[in-house]
Amino acid sequence: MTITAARVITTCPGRNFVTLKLETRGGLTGVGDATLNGRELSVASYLVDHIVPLLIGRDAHRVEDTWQYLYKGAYWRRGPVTMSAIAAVDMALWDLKAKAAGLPLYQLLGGACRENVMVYGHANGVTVEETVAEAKRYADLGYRAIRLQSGVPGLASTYGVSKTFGYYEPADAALPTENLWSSEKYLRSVAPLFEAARETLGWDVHLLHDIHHRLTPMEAGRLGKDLEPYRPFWLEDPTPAENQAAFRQIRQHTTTPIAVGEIFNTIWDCKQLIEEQLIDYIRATVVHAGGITHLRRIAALADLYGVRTGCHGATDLSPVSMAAALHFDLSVPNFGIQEYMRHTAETDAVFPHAYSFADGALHPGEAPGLGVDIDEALAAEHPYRPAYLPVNRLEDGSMHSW
Ligand code: GCO
Ligand code: MG
Repeated sequence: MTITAARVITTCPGRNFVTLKLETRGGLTGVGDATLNGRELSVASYLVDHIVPLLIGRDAHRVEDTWQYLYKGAYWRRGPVTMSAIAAVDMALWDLKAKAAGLPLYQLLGGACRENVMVYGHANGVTVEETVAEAKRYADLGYRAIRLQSGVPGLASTYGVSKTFGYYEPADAALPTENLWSSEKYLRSVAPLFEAARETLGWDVHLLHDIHHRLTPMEAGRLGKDLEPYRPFWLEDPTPAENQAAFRQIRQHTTTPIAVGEIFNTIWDCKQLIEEQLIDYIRATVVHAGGITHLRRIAALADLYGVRTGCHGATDLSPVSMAAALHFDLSVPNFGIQEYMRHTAETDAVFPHAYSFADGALHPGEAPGLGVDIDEALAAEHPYRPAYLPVNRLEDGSMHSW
């Protein structure tokens, strides 16, 4: 199964996506996602200028060897650009291998470990009332797990808040939007949100929350403790995780489960957190953490320590990543939950896919391979548009983590 051509397709059906498409001598094609939100063209260039020339003529069946070749062979290791590019190749190769076998990819990964993949949706609102009303709409759609993000009284805007039901797109401007942040105001606002949500939704639905790397370990420990009565499924990204040892402090102060990892790129970013059991869920994702091959390695390490998976699944991960994540989720023993922000109809049209939602869960479908493709003619109708994620400042003007 020799690779004869490799194309990098950058398209913006409502938001930007970078997709790698491989062609083989036998006529099979495979796709991989290479989207890095706000830095898309750097990965496109890495692929076009530095990886595509290495792929032509290679045997597409050699998935592990190609991963090792691109990782060790670059000399420069890790980082989001490199690992997203490697991930795209890895996804496309698994897609090809499964198509060649005539099987949905999860069958090659050991087969299904469960019937379907529990997902969580995003309930966002400017006020507690709006957020709880949105959460109720998700519950009515059958969701068994819902993330709650609400505006903070006294702050004009904050992470995760949108006015459109079921849709939140953070990369919202041609130059970065500036948000203002106050941990003090935020910390006062979260427990009342959870209290109101439990009153309306009861106790049979899982409730999640994302802190987006904004607190100190002590602040995070206190918030985790404040939320314990409402039994959150997890608190996500409490502090910036470059310093993995900081999570020891959080652990000493709360029993609320902790999830981390959407911006991790390799197993080395998770190693200490997993080995010291400082987290409960690892959120590394197929596109930014080196593809299916590397994500399985991370999951295998996590399994040894009772840490479950909770893959990132925001809209900046294309339907190709979502499909790859679902095959992984269905087949990995220590699956926990999968994030699911629905893509727009415009995006879904460019990426026809076999996965489907029912009863609060997704299933990757039975199509051979990943079960997703890119309509290149339609993609060409949506040219790339620069779009940045926002930045965050404290009220005195200091830069803060967004
Ligand atoms: C999440 C994430 C996203 C990120 C986005 C950045 O938990 O879904 O925090 O919303 O902000 O993926 O590109
Ligand atoms: Mg997050």
